[in-house]
Amino acid sequence: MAILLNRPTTLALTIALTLGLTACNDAQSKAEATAAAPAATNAAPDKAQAIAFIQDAEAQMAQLSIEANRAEWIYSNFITEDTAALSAAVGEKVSAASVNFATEAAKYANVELDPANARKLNILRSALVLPAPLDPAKNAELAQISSELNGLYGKGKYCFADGKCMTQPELSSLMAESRDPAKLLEAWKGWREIAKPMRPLFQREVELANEGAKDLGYANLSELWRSQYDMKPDEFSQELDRLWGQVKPLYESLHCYVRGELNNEYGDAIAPKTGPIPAHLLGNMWAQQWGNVYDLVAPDDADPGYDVTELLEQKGYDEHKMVKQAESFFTSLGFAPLPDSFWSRSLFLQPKDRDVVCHASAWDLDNLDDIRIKMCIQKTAEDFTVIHHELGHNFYQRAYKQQPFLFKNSANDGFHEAIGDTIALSITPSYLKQIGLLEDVPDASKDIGLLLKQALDKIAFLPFGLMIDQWRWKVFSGEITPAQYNQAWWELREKYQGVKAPTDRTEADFDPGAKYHVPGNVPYTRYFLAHILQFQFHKALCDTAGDKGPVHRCSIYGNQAAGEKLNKMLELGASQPWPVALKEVTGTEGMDAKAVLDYFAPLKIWLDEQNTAANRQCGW
Ligand code: X8Z
Ligand code: ZN
Repeated sequence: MAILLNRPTTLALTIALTLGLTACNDAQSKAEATAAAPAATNAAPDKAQAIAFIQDAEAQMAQLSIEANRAEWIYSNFITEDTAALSAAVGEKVSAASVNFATEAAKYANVELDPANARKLNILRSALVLPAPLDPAKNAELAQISSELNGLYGKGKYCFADGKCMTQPELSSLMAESRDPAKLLEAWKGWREIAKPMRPLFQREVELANEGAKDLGYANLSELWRSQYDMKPDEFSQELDRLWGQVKPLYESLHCYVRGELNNEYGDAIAPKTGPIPAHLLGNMWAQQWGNVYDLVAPDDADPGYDVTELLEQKGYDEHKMVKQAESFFTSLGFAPLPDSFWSRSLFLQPKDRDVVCHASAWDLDNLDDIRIKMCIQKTAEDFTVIHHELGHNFYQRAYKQQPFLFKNSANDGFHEAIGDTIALSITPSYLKQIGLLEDVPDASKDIGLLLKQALDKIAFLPFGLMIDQWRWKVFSGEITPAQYNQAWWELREKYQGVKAPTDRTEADFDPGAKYHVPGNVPYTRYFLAHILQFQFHKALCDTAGDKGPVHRCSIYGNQAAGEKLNKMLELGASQPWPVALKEVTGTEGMDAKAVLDYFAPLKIWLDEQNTAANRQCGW
C-alpha cells in the first residue's frame, strides 16, 4: 500500500502525499483542490491566489493524513483482506488529493512568493513518492497494488522441510546466528520465495507511478524521487557518486579483510578467497550489515571481550526495558519523556495470532503527540540499536510538531534516518558502564575490535544503501526492463558491494522484492545519506559536549548542550533547505564523508596491514 511505503520514514507528510481514492472521492477532492485556484480567465495567478491555494491544500492534507495514518496503522498491525481494502481505499483518496494539489501547485510556479510559501508550493509539487495517474481507475489500481505488495511482504513465511515455518524476524535471527552454510543457504533461498509473486505487481506499480510522474511534468519517477534534495536531480546523483568515492577505499579494505577471514572459517568451496562474497555468509538476510559475523572476523588481540546481546540477557532486559533505556538516552539530553500513549499504543512484540508487518517503523498518528513504534523486537544488540533508530524518528517528529503541516518533516529524508543512529553511536563502553550493563571499560588496546564491529555495520552498509535506488532509478527510467530485473539487481550487488548470489538465480526470481523497501516503495538513498550524516552529527555534538578524546569513544549521554544543539536542528523540520539545518549542528552546509573516514582512520590502517600481511588480493 502506498501509505506503507512511507511508513518507515514515518513522515506524515510524505505518507499523505502518496496515498490514493475512489472515483467518488476523487471527484470531490478535485473540486476541493481547485476551490482556491485561479478562476478560468487569462489573467496570470497572483500571489494572494497562490497563498490561498497553499493554505487550503495544507489544511486538507493535514486532515487526510490522520485518516490515512489510522488506516495504515491498523492494516500493518492486523493484515487481513478487510484491513487491506480499507488501507487501499484511504490510500486512493490521499493519492488523488495529493496528485491534484501537485498539479495545481505547478500553475503557480511563476508567482513570486515569500520563501516559506515558495517552499511549501515546491513541497506540494514534488514530495510524492508514488504519484498516481490522474485517471481515477488507474489511481484505484495503484492503491490496490501497493497495498497488496505490502501485505505479501508482511505475511511472508518460509516453511522448512521439517514443517517448521518461520517469519521474517525468525529467519533473520537464523541468518545472524547459524554458521551452518547449508542451513543459511536454505533460509536465504526460502525467504526469497515470498517475492516471486510480487514481480508482476511491482512491474505494474512502476508503469502506473511513472505515468503519474509524467502527468506532473517529470521525465519519470526517478527524476521525481531525485528532486527532493534542494538541488537539481542530476546534481544529486553526482553528489552521491562523490560521497561514495570518498568511502569506497575504506569499504574495499573491509571487504578484503572479511572475505579473507570467511575463507579461513568456511574454506575455498564455500567462501572463496577471491571474487564477490556469497551473500548468505554475512550474518544478515540481505548482506547489508555484517556486525553479526563479528565473532568470525574479530581480531585475536583486540577483542573488547563483551557482547551487548549477552549483557542484555545477563541483566534481564526485556523488550520494554530496552525501549525504556533508549528513551532515557534522549531524556538525558533534555528531551521530554515519551507520552503515556506511546507506551500503551506501540507494538513491541510479534503477536502469535496474526500477521503484522514486522519491519521496524516509527509513526506519528496525529501530527502532534500520538507517536508510536511498531517493531517485533528481538532481545539483541542489533535491535537495541534499531530501537534507538526508531525513537530518533519519534523525537524528531515531536520536535517539529509546532511547524505547519507541510514542514512537519526532516530537512531531507537522510536526516530523519540519521538521528537515532547518531544517538546510537554514543552507545560506547563507558556509556554501557554508566547504565550498569558493563562492569569494566576495555582499554584503548581494544579499540580496533570496537571499530571493526562498528565498521561491519556502518561501512558494510554504504554500498547496499546506495545500490537499491541505483537499481530502482534505472527501473523507473526504463534502462532496466522487466526482463532484466533480477539479473540487473545482481549486477549492481556485485558492482557496489562485491557480493554475489550463493546459488543460481533466474528471471523467475524477484530478489529485490525480498527487501522490505521495494514492495513497501520506500526510497532507500536516505539510508546511505544517513550513514554519512550521522558521523558528521556525532562529531559536531561531541565537540559541543567538549569531548577531547577519539570520536569513537565519545558518548554525548547526559550532555544538555549537545541536546539543545540537536533540538535546534530538529525543530526546524523541513522549513529550511537542508544545508541550513545541517549548519545548525555542524557549522557547515555540505554533506561530507570526512567524518566517517576520521572515525575509522585507525581501523583503515589496521585493515590494510592485515590484508598486506596475509598477502590478500583485494577487489572483486
Ligand atoms: O528500514 C530501516 C529502519 C526503519 S526506517 C528499521 N532501516 C534500513 C533497513 O532496515 O534496511 C534502518 C537501516 C536501513
Ligand atoms: Zn528509519
